[in-house]
Amino acid sequence: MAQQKSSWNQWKLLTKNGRQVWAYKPSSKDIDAHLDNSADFSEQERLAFNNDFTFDRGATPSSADKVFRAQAVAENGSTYKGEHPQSDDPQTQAVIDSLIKGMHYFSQLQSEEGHWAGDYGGPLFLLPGLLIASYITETPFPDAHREMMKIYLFNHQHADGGWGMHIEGQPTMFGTVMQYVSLRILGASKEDPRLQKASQWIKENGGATGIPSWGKFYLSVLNLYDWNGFNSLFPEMWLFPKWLPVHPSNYWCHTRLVYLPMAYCYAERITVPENALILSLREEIYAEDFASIDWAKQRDYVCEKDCYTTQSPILKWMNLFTNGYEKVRPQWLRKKSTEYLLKYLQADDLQTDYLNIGPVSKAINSICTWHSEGKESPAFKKHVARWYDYLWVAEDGMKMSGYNGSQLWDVAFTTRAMLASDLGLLFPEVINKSYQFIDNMQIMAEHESHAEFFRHPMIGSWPFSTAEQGWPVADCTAEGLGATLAVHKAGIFKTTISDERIKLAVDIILSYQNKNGGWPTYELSRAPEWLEKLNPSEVFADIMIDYSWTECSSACVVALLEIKELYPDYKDLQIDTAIKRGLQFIVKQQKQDGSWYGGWAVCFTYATWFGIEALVQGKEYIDADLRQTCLDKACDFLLSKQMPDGGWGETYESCAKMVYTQAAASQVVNKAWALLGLQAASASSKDAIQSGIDLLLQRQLDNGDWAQENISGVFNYNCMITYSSYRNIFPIWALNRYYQDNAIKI
Ligand code: LAN
Repeated sequence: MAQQKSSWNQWKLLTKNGRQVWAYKPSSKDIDAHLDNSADFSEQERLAFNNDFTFDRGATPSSADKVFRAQAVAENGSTYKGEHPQSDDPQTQAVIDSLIKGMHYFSQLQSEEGHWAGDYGGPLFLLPGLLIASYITETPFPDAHREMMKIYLFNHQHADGGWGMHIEGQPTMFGTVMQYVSLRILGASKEDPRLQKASQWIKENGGATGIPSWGKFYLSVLNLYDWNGFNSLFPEMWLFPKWLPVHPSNYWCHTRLVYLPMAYCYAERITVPENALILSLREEIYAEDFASIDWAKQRDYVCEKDCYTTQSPILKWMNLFTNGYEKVRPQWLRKKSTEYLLKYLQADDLQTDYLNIGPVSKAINSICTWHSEGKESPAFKKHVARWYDYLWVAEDGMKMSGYNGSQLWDVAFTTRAMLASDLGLLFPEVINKSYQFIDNMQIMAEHESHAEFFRHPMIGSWPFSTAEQGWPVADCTAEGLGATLAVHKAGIFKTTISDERIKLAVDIILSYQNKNGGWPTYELSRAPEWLEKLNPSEVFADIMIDYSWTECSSACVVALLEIKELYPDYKDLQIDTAIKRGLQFIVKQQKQDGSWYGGWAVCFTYATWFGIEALVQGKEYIDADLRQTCLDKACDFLLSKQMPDGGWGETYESCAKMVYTQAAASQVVNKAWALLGLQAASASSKDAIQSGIDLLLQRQLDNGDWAQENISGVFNYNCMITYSSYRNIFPIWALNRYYQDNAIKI
C-alpha cells in the first residue's frame, strides 16, 4: 500500500455533494471556508513538498492517485461485514477472494455522499490557461498551491526539455511553450537548468511563432504574441441567423463555448501590459528578435510536431475574408457582437454555477468576466472560487482536471460493476450510498435562459460530473439510468427514484437520437459533417459538431432495452424503433476487422466491448444471422489481439492513429474490456477468457487495488485524459461477470 508522506497529509480533499476541493492544512471540513486558503507557507514546507512529491515519469507518466487513496483508506472505515462465500472449486474461490478484496478496497475510497473522487488530469494545456487567467487578473493562487503546480509541471518534463500536449505525448510546441510560460508565471527562474533546456527545445524547434492557434490565443493575451498573428475569430458570426450551418449554435457545445469567450478576448484585444517578465519571456521563447517578427505571416504557421489536422481550402478562404474584414469592421457591429458574447457567456456562468462546461471555458470566461465586470465584482469572485474545483493533488503535484470531476460516471459504472453478480450485495451500504448519489445528481430543472442559448432539454438527464455543473450527456443519462435500474432490480434496497423520473430519463435518451440512428454526446448533430472543414484547431479532430459515437449509442440502446424489460408498456413502439435504428448504426460502425473505434477511451478494446454489449442484449431487434456474423467478427478481432501473457494492451496511439497499437505490456483496463466483451458474446474460446481472468487475478495487488498503468481516456482523437477509477471498476466488472457465468457454488 502507498505510504503517506508527511506533506501529503497536509493536503485534504474536502467534498460536498460531489464537489471536490483540495485544501492545504484545513482547519475544518467546510469547503467554502477553504476556497482561497492562503495558509502560511514556510521555506521548510517548500522543501518538504519538493521532497515528498518527487515523481518518475519514466516509469509511467500516469500518477496512481496515491495521495487521495492513502488518505481515504486511512480515514474511511469499511462497512463490509466480512461475509465470505465459499466454493468447492478453487478457481471459483480465487475469483470470489479477488472480488471481495477488490470491492472492499474500492469501497473505502467512496465519499460520504456516495461518489468516488479521483484524478482526472492528463492534458497539459489546461493548467496554463488557469495560470494565465490568474496572472492577467492579478489573482494569484496561494503559495502552497503555486509550489505544488510548479512541482507538477517539472515532474512531467521530458528528458529533452520539452512537454507533450498530454502527459504521455511526445513534446510539442504547444505543450512546451505553455508549460514554460506557466513555470515562469509561477516564479521559476529562467536560469533554472530545466527551463534553459526547455527554452533551447523551443528555439531549436522554430520558436513560439509555431505554436498552434489555441497557444497563439493565450500568448496574445499575455502580450507575448501579436493579435495580428492570430486568424480572426470573426465575432460578428454570432449575429448570423441561426439556421445557417456555420452559426456557432450548431457547433459541438465544447467548441462553441471555447470559441465564445475567445472571441470576446479577441474582439477586445485583451492584453496584459508589458512588464519585466513579459519582456524577458519574449526573449526566452522566440528563435528570432520579437520586434522583427512579421506577425501576419505566423497566422497559419504551426510547428510540425503539433500538427494533427490541417487547414482545409475553405478555412483558408474564410480566414482570408475574416482577416480582411477585421481591417474595415464597423465599430457599431463589433459592439453589438461583444455585447451578445458577454450575454451568452454570462448565461453559461449562471447555468453552471460558475463551473462552466469545461476547463478551457472556465479559464477564459474568468478573464472575460474580470475584463467586463471588474476584479471586485461578485461574478469574478464566483469564478475564482470555482478555480479550486478543477485542481487535483496527486503524488506528481497539483494539476488541473479535465472537468470538475467524473463523479456520476464513475458511480454509475461502479454500481453496475458491483451488481453484475450477487457478490456485490455483500456491500449493501456502498450500493445504498451510490444510489443516493445518483438520485441527487439527476438534473431536475432547467435554467431560464436554457432555450435562448441553444441548450438541449435536460430535465430527467444525468451529467458526467455533478448536477450543479448542469450539462447533461446522452450516455451519462443512459449509465445513470442503467445503474438506477440495476439497484431497483436487485429488489432489496430502499429506492427513491420514481417511475416518473425514470420515464423523464427515457424521454431524454429518446430525444438524443440522431438522424443516423446513433447517439451523440451532449446535443444532437446540428449541422452537416462538412462543417468539420472549418475546424481551426490544428491539434484536435472532429470538434465542430456533436457526432454519433459507438459507445454513446451502445449505452443508450442498452438502457432502452432495460427499460423494455422493466416498463414494457412505456412508449413501446417508439422505443422499439429507437433500439432498431441504434443497432443499425452500431452495425454500420463496425470495421472490416470486426473492431469498433473508441472515441472516449483507449480504444478499440473499449468500443468493441460496447459494440458487442448492444448486439448481445439487442438480440430480438436485429436479424439473427447479421448479429451472429458481427459478434463472431468482433470476438475474432479481440482474440487476435490477445498477448502471449493472456492479456490485452493498447497505447494512446490507437486513438490518434486510429490503428490498433499494441502496448509493450498488457494493460489491466484493456484486459477487462476485452474480457467483458468476450464473455458477453459467450465467445467459444473459453481458454482465452480463462487466461485473461487468471491474469487479472495475478495482477491484483495485495490490498485489492490494481496498479495504475497507461492512461485510459481520450478526447478529440489526440488528447489523453486520466480515469483513475477504471483500474478498479473494470477488473471488478469483468471478474463479477465471470463469477456470474461460471461460479460453482456450494
Ligand atoms: C468528456 C468526458 C466524458 C465523456 C464520455 C461520457 C465518456 C463520453 O462517452 C462522451 C463525451 C464525454 C462527455 C466527454 C467529452 C469531452 C470532454 C468534456 C471529456 C473528455 C472531458 C474533457 C473534454 C473537454 C472537451 C476538455 C476540454 C478541451 C477542449 C478541447 C475544449
